[in-house]
Amino acid sequence: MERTLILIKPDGVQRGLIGEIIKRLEARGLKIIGAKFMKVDQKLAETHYQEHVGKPFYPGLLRYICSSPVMAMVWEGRNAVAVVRQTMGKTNPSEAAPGTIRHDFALYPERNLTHSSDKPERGEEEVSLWFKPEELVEWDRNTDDWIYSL
Ligand code: 3AN
Repeated sequence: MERTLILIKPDGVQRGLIGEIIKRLEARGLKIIGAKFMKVDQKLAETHYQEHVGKPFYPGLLRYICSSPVMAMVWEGRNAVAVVRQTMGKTNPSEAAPGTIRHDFALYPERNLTHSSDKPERGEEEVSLWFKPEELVEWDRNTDDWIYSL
């Protein structure tokens, strides 16, 4: 099954949206296999956001992600990377489709509530960067047949 890293970023935590975001992912049929509530240190932030070094929003992005705790999670499902990004909506909330999390709860790209991996290979890399193997829980879910027609 494909895996993706999802972060509920500091604005999502501060605004009390952890439950709402998890509720939408669960309701869609995705399966959680890891979670930790944590503060992000500078080194982890720099490694995670390497691809954005030099962009005008980069310094603010590092300050933002380290400013307050995040809820870091690993979710699993068929095509998980793409379907999670669809549920999150476009990076700029003002362009996100109605019904997406970023449309429904955000307005501004520098406060867009969540991160999720953008490609399946990146999902694997990000899961290993944020979680140790023993922090992930493999479990059987009795409803899988009703979600995937196994
Ligand atoms: P996404 O989070 O949708 O995968 P990325 O990876 O391109 O988007 O960007 C990472 C983060 O950098 C975004 N979540 C957002 O906080 C910030 N960001 C991206 N593009 C912009 C932008 N044009 N202006 C301000 N912040 C941005």
